Amino acid sequence: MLYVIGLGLSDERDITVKGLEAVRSSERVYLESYTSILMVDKQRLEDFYGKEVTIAYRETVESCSDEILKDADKINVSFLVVGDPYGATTHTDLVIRARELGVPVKTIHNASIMNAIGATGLQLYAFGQTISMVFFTDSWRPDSFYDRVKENSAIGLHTLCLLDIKVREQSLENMIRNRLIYEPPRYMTVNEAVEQLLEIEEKRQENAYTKDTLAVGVSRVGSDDQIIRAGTLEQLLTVDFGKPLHSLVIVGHRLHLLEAEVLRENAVDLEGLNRILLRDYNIDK
Ligand SMILES: *[C@@H]1O[C@H](CO)[C@@H](O)[C@H](O)[C@H]1NC(C)=O
Ligand SMILES: CC(=O)N[C@H]1CO[C@H](CO)[C@@H](O)[C@@H]1O
Repeated sequence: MLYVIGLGLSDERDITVKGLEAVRSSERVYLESYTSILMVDKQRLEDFYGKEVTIAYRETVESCSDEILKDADKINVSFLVVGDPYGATTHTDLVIRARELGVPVKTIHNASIMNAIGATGLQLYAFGQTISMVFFTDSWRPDSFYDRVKENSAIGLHTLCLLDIKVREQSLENMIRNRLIYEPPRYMTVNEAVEQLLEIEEKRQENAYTKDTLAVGVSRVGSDDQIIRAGTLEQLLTVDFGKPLHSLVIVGHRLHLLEAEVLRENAVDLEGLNRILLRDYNIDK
């Protein structure tokens, strides 16, 4: 059996009881390390699970799926995913390959940012399409996310923005020379995401949002030191959200009374927030 197991959001103890049983029954345990990071290191996972854990980098999963799946028709293999297995789409490859090899697959879910973002007080049913923000480079500043935000905003829905994570990235030079030397990991901050959002609004000028649009920045959701702050995009430019991982929600223009209430609780500047709520938002009771 191949178990694809969600680890939850925060530390080694967020795994479900079912997930833990599967890990303990597995001969080999892999931890995917490319779509997200857990806030603890591998050693703590190994101590807690009582199993050796192999980190599976993007190359491993894509090029060595047969190695991961070796003998999995006879033994149990666990593939651990931070958050929920289907929070990101990348694992589908492994699951399809398992089916081709006749290896049964079982998924064990856990929380991911896609539902934990409810901690902002914004209702999950009132979210539209989720977008991913990638780090801009000098020559690559993709703005396709802008249309998604615009569509969501046209019908008053919130937009969850997942922020870029760069682990095991090679510099162009190292890639050309085929040297397996990696740059230090980079995690996009709320501030960087807002800068990029405002740059694209400036360029497109279609009012998908403005510097006065309300947004909620979050970091380390699910951990004891999570931060949730609501304010205008401009205000969030300067809030320090601390260590990774960060995410951002652009607040839609239709708000329920209770959603507005939680925004107030997390306001960077309560007076300013109230002014903008009154001026730009429709609040339903
Ligand atoms: C695989 O896991 C299941 C459920 O935990 C267990 O019942 C089964 O004995 C395990 N198989 C092996 C070969 O360890
Ligand atoms: C992050 C998260 O919500 N993890 C959950 C995973 O499942 C266990 C229950 O088995 C919860 O206790 C965790 O909170």
